[in-house]
Amino acid sequence: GHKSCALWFTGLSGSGKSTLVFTLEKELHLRSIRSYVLDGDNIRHGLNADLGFSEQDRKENVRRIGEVSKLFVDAGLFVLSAFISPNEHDRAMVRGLFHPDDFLEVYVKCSLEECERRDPKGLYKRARSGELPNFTGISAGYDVPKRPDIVIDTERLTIEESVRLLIDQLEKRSCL
Ligand code: GGZ
Repeated sequence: GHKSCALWFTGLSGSGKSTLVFTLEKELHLRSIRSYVLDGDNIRHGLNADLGFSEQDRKENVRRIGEVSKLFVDAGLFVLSAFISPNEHDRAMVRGLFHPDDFLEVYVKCSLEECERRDPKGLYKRARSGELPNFTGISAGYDVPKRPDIVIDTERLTIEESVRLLIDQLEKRSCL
């Protein structure tokens, strides 16, 4: 079997986290690596359906996802977790759950201007109008990661280049 590890993707809404994790998952599958994606769709609608977007709720959201990610790694899988996770301390807490070799923080870097230009779900527009309160980047903060393991600049790299970079890093760290 292969080594299991957790990849934690953090970045603004619209930065490209989901596209990146699902493309990486496909690539890992081709290499016979068993992996699983945690994202808003399978977590916020189920386990965390009781949580919203206040500071406290986001903290609890990230805490629970960290614990679930750890269970996946214990079970021998690769887990790809894609959440805004805006708070530096909360992300550090998640990192602390893992053996240092088993956890990689990936900063999905994209300017607010570009995220707002993309606005795939029209959420930034609704946030600007005041219809969506506590929106990350508009009316709620985002702590830019200080020491991420990997930075993926989605304004400069294609999805293929980004996945290549991630695979290279995983190989370098003997995760693959
Ligand atoms: C940020 C929000 C908000 C607010 C709803 N702020 O681009 P999306 O739609 O698909 O992904 C965003 C998702 C963020 O949930 P996370 O669990 O990743 O957030 S956190 O880690 O901060 O707990 C966005 C949508 O939910 N969304 N309201 N106010 N994003």
